[in-house]
Amino acid sequence: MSHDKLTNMAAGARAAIADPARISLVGSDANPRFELFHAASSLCSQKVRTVLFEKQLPYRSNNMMILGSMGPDGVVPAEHYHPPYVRLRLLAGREVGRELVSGYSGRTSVETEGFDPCAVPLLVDYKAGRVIADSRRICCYLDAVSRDSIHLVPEDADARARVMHQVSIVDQIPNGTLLYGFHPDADRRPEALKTAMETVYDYKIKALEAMIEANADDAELVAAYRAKIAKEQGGKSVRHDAAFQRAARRHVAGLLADLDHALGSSTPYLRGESFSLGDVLWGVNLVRMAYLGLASMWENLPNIERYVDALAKRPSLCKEAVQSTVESMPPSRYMHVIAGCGEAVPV
Ligand SMILES: N[C@@H](CCC(=O)N[C@@H](CS)C(=O)NCC(=O)O)C(=O)O
Repeated sequence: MSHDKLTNMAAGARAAIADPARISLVGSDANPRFELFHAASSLCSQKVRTVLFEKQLPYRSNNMMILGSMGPDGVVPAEHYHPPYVRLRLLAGREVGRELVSGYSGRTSVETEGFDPCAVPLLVDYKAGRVIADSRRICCYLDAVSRDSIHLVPEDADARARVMHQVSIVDQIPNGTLLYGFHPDADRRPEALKTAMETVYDYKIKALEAMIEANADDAELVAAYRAKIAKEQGGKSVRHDAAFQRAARRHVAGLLADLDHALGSSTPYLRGESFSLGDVLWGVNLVRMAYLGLASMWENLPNIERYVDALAKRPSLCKEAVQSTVESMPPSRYMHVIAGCGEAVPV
């Protein structure tokens, strides 16, 4: 796509951001090659920002509000629901080659769920004239286009297969269920988060219905919003489903046992001394789980305890996962389990 068209489309998406202070440049390049649409609190965005940090790539940062709220005139839609952003995302979706999302499983992987047209993160590469969607694809893309610093995905075929195996595992963790779901036995999420999660689906669906009404003559947009409504309605129907919530935790417990085994007892990262994309993804996900009060799931898995300590000391994860979480989400009394990451973590 031409540079001008891409610039115009990105400017349209940026225009939905209510507070200009949430649009900034990261790094010293006044005209960076990359532009990222993301959210401070979003797990998938944290993964991409960690990769950008590791590779020291400058970018224009658009920190979007991805939760709607109730205003005096009704629901205020999330910023990533606005048509210009959704159009930019649909452009990226063509490359992904998957159907639109049509339901809810609690996972957010495009591989298993289909393409969510109303989600972050989204990367614009002005040099290549491309828009890239999906955190896993964006992370691999960034690693491939910039090979002169750290390599997060190894060249060697066997090592690469092992890293990508871990990447797939983390990509398919039911993070939606862990964040939005009400666990019947041990729901340790901060109270403010639980309260927000009671109304979140209704606000999302109302906002999306309003978007359909306002864009009824644009069939592509309408299909995108309908797909998103199907996903959110699915989430709403299982958020208090005890069996569904317990099954998700059991599944994650199995993945953690496997991770503990894969780590072994002597090396800091999954590939020994070499930090990889597997560590980026696990790092962000383990910080999220700690935030949600789920670190107890690895209290008898010493290799993971050690791993979490090593990951939290990594400046990229400290800033983009730990500090970002503390600064953008309601306070959690479980974050102290993440030690070694400066002042930002209240003990
Ligand atoms: N497979 C996608 C999933 C994207 C996704 O689910 N993003 C979440 C944040 S981690 C989001 O946009 N949530 C807000 C919403 O769904 O409205 C990716 O990894 O980028």
